[in-house]
This record gives sequence, structure tokens and C-alpha cells, in this order.
Amino acid sequence: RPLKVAVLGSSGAVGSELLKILEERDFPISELVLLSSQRSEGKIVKWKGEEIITKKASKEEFLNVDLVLASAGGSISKQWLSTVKDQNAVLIDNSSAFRLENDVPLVVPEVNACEALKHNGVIANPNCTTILLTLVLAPLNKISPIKRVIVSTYQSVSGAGQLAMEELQFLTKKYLQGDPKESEVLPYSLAFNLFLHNSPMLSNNYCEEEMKMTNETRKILNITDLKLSSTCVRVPVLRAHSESVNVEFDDVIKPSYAINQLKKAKGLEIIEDYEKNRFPMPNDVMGRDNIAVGRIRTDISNSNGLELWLCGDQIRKGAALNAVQIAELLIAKK
Ligand code: 11C
Repeated sequence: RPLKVAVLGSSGAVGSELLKILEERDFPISELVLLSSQRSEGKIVKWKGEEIITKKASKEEFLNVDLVLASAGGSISKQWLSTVKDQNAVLIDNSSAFRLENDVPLVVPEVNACEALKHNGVIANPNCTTILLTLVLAPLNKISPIKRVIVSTYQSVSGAGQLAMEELQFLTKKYLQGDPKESEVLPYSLAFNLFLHNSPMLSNNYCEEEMKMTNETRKILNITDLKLSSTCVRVPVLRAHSESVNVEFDDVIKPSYAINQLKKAKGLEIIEDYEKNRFPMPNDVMGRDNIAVGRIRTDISNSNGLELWLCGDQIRKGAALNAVQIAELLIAKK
């Protein structure tokens, strides 16, 4: 039967994309409720030709809800979780609030779909950089167990939200007009610049984003002792993240074998033309479901290692699409 669906945080970059994807994929909805902060209350959104008024979240709005897709931040998700559970509904949460909790599945449908059904009312959507990475690591781990991963990310400004995307365009224009301005959304201006990821720094001198990659990848791949170190960087790209990935396996893996395995995997495609020096770029994946992978080559410093490069749309597969795919897993089971 069609579901009553609430989108919590519907006016942000991820929330807007969620609505687009629910419409595109003709998700079976009997009633769609858009819930937001006070700031967006009353905002009218067009969905499937109808106008829906955004409401302030309240207990009444969740009445008889079946599914809640949340992208309003961890504290808001925590605030409404018991209300959602009271309705026997499922919360698919885009924040990091529940991701590492033992009884909360952390799901990338192409990788660990079966975990989704083990939920107790909440399923966590992983961090975007982790989703893109695990799409590539999971099929490779089937060829030979992965021992160690070293990643450098090139993360778009969309990961910092809609305002940061708008500000990057404004700051770039200002820079070109000879009137450079400071950022009011991020620590520094990204116009013709880049900086280390803006999440809080931890006591081990890794930032939160980098530790999310380690901890979430371990959980999704179910390799609790996986060695994974990353350096996360914010770059002046609007909405697609890129990652340079070095993977060390138990065995020597030929690049051609790895490529064949990746070609069979879901959710990704290969872009690789050495003659033309043509490999994945953020522009290739913007607004697209699949991520792109290329430059899969033997690590010259380690015969058991492969180097590769990937790009994926941060708002789509990195967030909204993955959440809707999780919801589709639940429906398929019903
Ligand atoms: C970024 N990955 O690109 C972050 C945004 O834990 O879901 C999403 C943070 C998260 O800055």
C-alpha cells in the first residue's frame, strides 16, 4: 500500500533532492508531509504538480506516518525518534547521530542491503564520502580481502549545505570582480582556494569527517579491523565529491581483473581512456545516480596495491538517492 511519508528538513540541499528523487522514482506515497525548521515554515513546494506547504514539525504531523526521511541534522532526528517509533514507522536518517550504534543498520544498498531489514525503527544513511568509497571497495574486497586503504578526498561545497553552494558562486564572482570577500558560511573562502575539511578536529589530529570514513567503512564492509586513513579536503566544486584511493589487498590483483569486477558491480561505471587522459570528473556525475571510477592501476610502490580515482554526486548518491534506495528495500520486503 502507498505510504504516508514525512520529509524532515525538506528545504535544504539534500531535502530538495529527496523530493526530486521520490518523484522521479515514483515512490508509492499516499500522503507527503514536508517538515522544516521555523525558518522554512509556510514555504510552498511543487511536487508531482501539486503545491505542498512546508509545516513546522510537531507530534500531530507525524500521526500515522509510515516513513520519515530526515536530513535536518542529528539533534532534530534525535528529538523526533521516539515520536516516529510510537507510530511504528521507520526513520531513515541522514545525520551521523545513530550511524555507529550497534542496533542501527548503516546501509549502502548495493553493498549491504540485507542489513536494512534488521532495523529497530531507525536506519542510518552513511556519510557521503563513505558511500562513494564503499561502492568501490565492496566488489574489490570480494576478489581479495582488503588490508589497508589510504584516501584523499576532494569534497564539493554541497556537503556543507545549500547556503555554502550559493556562497561559493557569490564569492567566485566577487573574486573575479577584484573584490574578494571572506566566507560567512565556511571557515575560509573557497573561491580559487581549497582547505582541509571543516569538521571539528579530534584528539588524534584527524577531523571528524576523516574518522567517519574509517569507522563507517568498517561497519558497512563488516571488516572491524580495516586499516583506513584519509585526508579530507574541501575544494571549489559545487556538488560532486572526488576521491583518490589506494587499496592494499592480501593478494596481487591485476587492474584488468579489478576493472572487470567493478564493471559487474551496481551503482558505478568506469571512465578510463589513457590515450586521451580522460578519467572521471565531477562534471561527469553531477545530477547522476551512478558514481564514476577510473585510473585503476597497480601501485608502483606495492605489488599488492591498486590506485584508483572516483567521483560521485554528493547530494544524490552521497545522500538523498541512497536514502530513497534504502526505503525501497523496505518496501520490496513488504
Ligand atoms: C561533507 N560529508 O562533505 C560531509 C557532509 O556526516 O553526513 C555530510 C556529513 C555527514 O562535508
